[in-house]
Amino acid sequence: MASTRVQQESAPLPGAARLPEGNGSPATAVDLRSDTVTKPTPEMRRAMAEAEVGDDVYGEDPTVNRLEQRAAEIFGREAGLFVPSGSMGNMIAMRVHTRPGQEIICEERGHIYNYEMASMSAIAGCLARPVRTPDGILTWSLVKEAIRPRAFYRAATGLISCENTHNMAGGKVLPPEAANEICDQAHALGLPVHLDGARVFNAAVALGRSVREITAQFDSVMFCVSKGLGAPIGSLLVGSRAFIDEARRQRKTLGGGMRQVGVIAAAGLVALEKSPARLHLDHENARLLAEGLAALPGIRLDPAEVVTNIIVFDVSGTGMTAAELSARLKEQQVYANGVTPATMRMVTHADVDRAGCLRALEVMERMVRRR
Ligand code: TLP
Repeated sequence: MASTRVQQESAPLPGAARLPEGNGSPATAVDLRSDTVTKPTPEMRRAMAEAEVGDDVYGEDPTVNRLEQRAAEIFGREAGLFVPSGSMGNMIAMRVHTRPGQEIICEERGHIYNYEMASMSAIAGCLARPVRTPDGILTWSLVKEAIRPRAFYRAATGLISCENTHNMAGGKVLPPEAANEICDQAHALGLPVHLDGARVFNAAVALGRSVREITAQFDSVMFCVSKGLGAPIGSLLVGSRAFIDEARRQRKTLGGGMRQVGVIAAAGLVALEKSPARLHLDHENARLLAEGLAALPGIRLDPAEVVTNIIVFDVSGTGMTAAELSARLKEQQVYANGVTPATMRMVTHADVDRAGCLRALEVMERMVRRR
């Protein structure tokens, strides 16, 4: 049984920090720690250099305004809001939808619960009500058991938060039917539903549907341009005009009001327009990696379950902990982090190609066969 204790992530890697400008990387380094590690493309850098800017706290940055409008259009919503990070986007959504003292239902391995510095309690004043699922997929039948009956002696449920794709469940896609049922049933009870859609474009590509279709029923959606879409910084919230107006106030409260931030939003616009069309390559590379890994002794995963760009696999049969394996891989300039002592994560992205994945597999094979 894999332990659920989350292992400390490896410290920043000095070798990895010396990658050259643009998208290039030294011939041998393969960084599979996250899709957050991508460098801006030359097109993004050009757009950043040439961006028209203004003071965004006054709503006067034309590039930010364009990015927010495009995000709202793409998701079929009234408005959008540019925020510095996915964590801040989720934090703002929690603050807008809930009151302190309420509960937020989420999946047990969810990012909002495990990797956001307890902002749910520290910043939103809410208690997590995590739901255990076999595969990371929240369903209404599981969620409804976690909803608190209205009673003067129980904290009320304030929000349900879903994640698509589900990061620590290996990039799993939340089926649109499951999402719609959660939203419809929650709405019937007067409960809002937020989507942590950090990688919702990956989900859309895997499903062959638009992000608009697969997120239509959620009250708010956060998505990141800084993950698979390859921008250096930033995330967006989309929702109704009323939600975004309040989110803008909350962003300022949290210190997230930025000024001539069009220099960053410009890269986000390039990412939003151009990158979804190439995400299928990351998915193909992840599947290639998964198939190679599954064939190695001591490694356990089902490659058929890898449908986007994240692979979480069990290494306990190798006789090494994930941290030990990670340290050995690092010596060969293959970077991947442990999730728990028994499990490891690899993430494909724009700055690793098929050859890089094959090299990672070759190094991995040497590591596990050496013992
Ligand atoms: N995820 C990071 C780490 O924090 C684990 C990564 O490398 O995958 N929602 C989801 C589903 C995420 O995966 C992340 C980042 C966030 C929110 C937060 O985004 P940022 O890092 O921009 O605050």
